[in-house]
Order: sequence, then C-alpha cells, then structure tokens
Amino acid sequence: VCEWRAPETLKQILDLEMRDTGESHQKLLQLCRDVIQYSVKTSHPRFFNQLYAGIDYYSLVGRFITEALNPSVYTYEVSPVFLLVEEAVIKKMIEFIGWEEGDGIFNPGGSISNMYAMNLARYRFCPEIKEKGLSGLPRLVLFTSEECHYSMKKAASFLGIGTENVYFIKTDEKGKMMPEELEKQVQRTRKEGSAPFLVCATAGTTVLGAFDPLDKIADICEKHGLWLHVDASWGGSALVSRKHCRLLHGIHRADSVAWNPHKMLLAGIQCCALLVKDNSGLLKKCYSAKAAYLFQQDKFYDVSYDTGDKSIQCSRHPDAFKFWLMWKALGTTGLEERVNRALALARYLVEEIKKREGFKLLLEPEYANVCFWYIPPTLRKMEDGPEFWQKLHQASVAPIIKERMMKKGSMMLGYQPHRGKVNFFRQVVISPQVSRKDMDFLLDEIELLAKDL
Ligand code: ABU
Repeated sequence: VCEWRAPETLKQILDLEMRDTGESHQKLLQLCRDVIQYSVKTSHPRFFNQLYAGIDYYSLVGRFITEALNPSVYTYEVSPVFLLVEEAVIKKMIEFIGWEEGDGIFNPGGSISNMYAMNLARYRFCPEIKEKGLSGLPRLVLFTSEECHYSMKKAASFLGIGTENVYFIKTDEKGKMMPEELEKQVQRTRKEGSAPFLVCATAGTTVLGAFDPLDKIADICEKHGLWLHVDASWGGSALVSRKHCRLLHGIHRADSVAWNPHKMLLAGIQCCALLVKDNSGLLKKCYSAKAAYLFQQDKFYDVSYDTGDKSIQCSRHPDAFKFWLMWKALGTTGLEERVNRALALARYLVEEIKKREGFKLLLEPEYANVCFWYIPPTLRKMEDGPEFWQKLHQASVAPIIKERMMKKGSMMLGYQPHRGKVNFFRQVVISPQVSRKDMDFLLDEIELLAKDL
C-alpha cells in the first residue's frame, strides 16, 4: 500500500530542486517512477484509511480526456460538451434526491459545497449582504450536530459568521443529531435576540458514519423558516441504492445538499456537487459578478448555458464528466451494486469483529464506517471501567499498530480519539476490489502487528 519514508529522507530521494536547465528524459522518467513508488496506492484493496479508496476505470478514462483537452467550465463557447454533461448529471442527482427541479454546481470538495450552502442560506436570509456586506446584520446563528464535518467551522469563520455562532447540537449514542435539542437551541437563539438562519444536517458523519433524522429536522426547519442544508458528502451515494436509500429518508425536504461521488462511488478526487432545490436562479443571483469579458449578453448562442457565473470560481475543472462516463458505463444498477457490496462487506467485518477475542466494536454501524478497538492480550482480563480505558490509551495501541502497518506497507487504516473515547480504528469499506479475504487479512494483520503489546 505504501513505501514509508520520513520527510527528510524522501526529500533526498526525490531531488526536488528546480534548476535553470531542464533535465533529460531519462532523469524525468526516473523521477516519475520515484513519485509512483513513494506515493500511497489508494487503489490498493488494503487502503482503508479515508472516505475514498480506488478509482473507477471509466472515470479514469474520463480524467485522461479532460486532462488532455484542458477545458474550463464557465462558458459554452469553451466547454460546450462539459457544460451539457454537468447539466445532465446535476439533473439526475436531483432526481435521486427527490426534487422535481433544482440547480447545482460541481466544486473542489465537499467543504466548498458546504460553504456555498451556508453563504446561499445567508443570502436568502438577507439578499442585501451581497452589496452592503456584513455591517448592520443581526448576529446570525447556524446549527449543526456535534458530529458534523469540520468544514462547518471553517466556513463560518471564512464567511465572517464566526465559529461562536455555530451552535453544535447534541447527538445520541449513534451520533445522530437529536431533534428535540435542535428545537431547544433554536428557541434559545431567538430569546438571545440572535437570528437563526440555517440548519446543517449530516448524512454520513465522518467518523461514525451516522445519518441525522432528516424528516424530523426538516419539520423544525419548516416551523422556524430555516434553510436546511444536508451534508451528504459521504452518505449521499446511498441514494442510488434501493436497499439503503432509506438512510436519507426526508432528504427531498432539504434546500441544499452536498454529495461527493468521489467517495463511495469512486468517481475520482475530486467530484463534488452542491445541489440546490431553488430553481429561480438563486445560485447566480448570489454569486454572479457579470464579467463582460466572459459573459457577454450579445453572444450568438443561448447564453443561459454560460453557467460560470453561478460559481465563486472562475476557472473550473469539468468534474462531472468522469462521473457521467462512469454512470453511462455501469448504469444506475452498477452504481447501486457498488454501494450494496461495500455495505455488505462492512457488515461481514462487523460480524467477524464480534467473533474475535481482542476486538471490541464501538457501535453497530449504519454505513461503511466500522469503528473498533483492538485490546492487546495484557489488557483483556481487566474489567471495563475508567482504569481500563486509561490503560488502553496509555499503551498507545492504535498509534503503534498504525506506525507498524505503514512501515511494513501492508495496509492503511485510520484511527482517532473521538468525543471522550480513546483512540479507536475506523475501517472504511468502499472499493469493489475489496473482498472478504481483505477483511480477514485486516484483523489477522492487526493481531500480528500487536502481538507484543
Ligand atoms: N472529507 C472528510 C474526509 C476525511 C476522511 O477521509 O476521513
């Protein structure tokens, strides 16, 4: 999976210096080989480290094409095909959300989609902000769960809302936002004299893979007139599975949705859409700056296809294309099988963890995040309690196993402490190249790497 080298060693191996004269092709080829050799093989079936793994081959072909053609998706005149493809993909994604109509834009990352949504919700709340700026606004407050993605804080800070004005709503034992807590916090905000404007629910949280109860949250948003954004960057792909789409029940009631096909569907980084229920041109109203050198209104074709002014970017990569090519190749049933297969394998792993001595499941997962502790033999006899957890923490079990797996190069698996719980592993099952054999390997390998702990 990887050939680990410390940064100083790798710098020496790679010859990073850029010189006045160019290098020979032979040298360049060697450099390319080195780059490949020391990069992490994220398509390896034992790369379980992130919320992405592997790349769909059709999507890879799509990337070769777009990299070679080098388009920028802002005007129809320079990107006729890619703009139409983006429109078709957005339309199809909107269908899966369950909206009759809508709009959208592909972005460089789910964090940016979340930031777009936050800004859009604020624009709807006070459209004059575009011209007048922040002065004179009431204190704006938004709500999201304690388990939300860290981009919520970043977006609030970047947009001048302020991180103190992000109210984190308590979650239940599965990591889901508690609607009754949300209701209480909205009322508290009103009593404070602040202005609530947005609720960001999460469909597929980063660590636990939890899905917020969207229908109940939508009721509260409707009651209080709040924009509902669903960060389904990770969990959105369950929408293509008839078996698992119930996880997102109520998503059709959202005002906006972030959905990253580069995660569970393997469309390749990055492939991230922000989808908006509004069909009155809100994106364009909020973001347009009407550059006359790009968006001339007297062009010879239908300028509504010049969609670049819906974006905060100018140059933009045609990320929808690789997803479109892959969807064309696999069909919706192929995408569905991919999701079903990953979740079935995650379930297999959960059952194997339950059977093995020394492995302790954190919770029954709803999605592809399987979270567990490895308890070394020396601690297995101890009673569950504060002392046990302190010892497990002090023994640095997960960090040591992680170091050993990376130095050996046998697999990659993430770990983290989380909300008062000591370091545990988060295994993410995504790639169709992964089999039960890899799940068994993962558990055997942890036992092997930790045999002396
Ligand atoms: N955007 C969340 C990704 C972090 C992770 O892979 O865990």
